Amino acid sequence: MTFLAAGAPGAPGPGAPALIGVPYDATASFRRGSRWGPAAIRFASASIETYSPPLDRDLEDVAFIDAGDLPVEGLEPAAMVHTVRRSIGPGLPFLLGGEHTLTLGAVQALAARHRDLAVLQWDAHTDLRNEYEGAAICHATVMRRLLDEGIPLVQLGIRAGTREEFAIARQRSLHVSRAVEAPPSLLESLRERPLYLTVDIDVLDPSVAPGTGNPEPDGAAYAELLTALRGLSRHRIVGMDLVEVAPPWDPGGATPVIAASLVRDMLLLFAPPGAPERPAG
Ligand SMILES: [Mn+2]
Repeated sequence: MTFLAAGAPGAPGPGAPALIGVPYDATASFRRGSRWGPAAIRFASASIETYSPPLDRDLEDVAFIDAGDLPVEGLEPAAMVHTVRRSIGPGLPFLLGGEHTLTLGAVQALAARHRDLAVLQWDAHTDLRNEYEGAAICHATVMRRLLDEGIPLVQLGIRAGTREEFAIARQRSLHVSRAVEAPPSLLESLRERPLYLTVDIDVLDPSVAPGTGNPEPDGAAYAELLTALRGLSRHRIVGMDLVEVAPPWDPGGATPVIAASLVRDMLLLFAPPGAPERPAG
């Protein structure tokens, strides 16, 4: 199956989890290409099984829709963020990037709806600069903007950033670690809280997912990330994204397949329970 086919007539209604593509990479500082992420993930989704053996769940038993891509080409970053913010409907949003900046719009929309929203970030990078090359809204500052809006932040898999960014992370994030798994006590403290999950594909090791703008050595294995996500399967997830998939930098084409597997597994873990409304016949 492809994710896009999930949006066919007869698929679940507007309250279902929604995949939303954000083909945008205008502020990429090193290597562009994540604008082709959503399309590549959809294409790769045709090649993966809908069943996950470790989770023992099947995507064919999960109700979700693919809402297509947002019209963000040519927009300034602030306008892109605004477009993302307005796109967040009643169903669980699952944004596909695209550069990490898009997270700001999704979290702003959900924070207005859910008091006490907290964000869990899996990423090689802190993304805590105050500005980068003169820009306040870009992929290198996105988590700083969330902190500035008073959003509690948990940073996992972090292994790159400036000395100042790490100092800010230690002062202002709820938690920052090189490990991809949050400590059990922290997970317990987040149990009742609405949570937004943002996964930068570069949290994985470049040998696993080389197709990204700013690869960093010594990243996580897929199984480690999946274990970390499984630790949240009983939490209250109200939104999520997978960002920074940049297909042109992976001629072998593995990265979009890995990303599609991750989209499947996150849907299996976090989509609300309930049988899909399958069309008759
Ligand atoms: Mn990153």
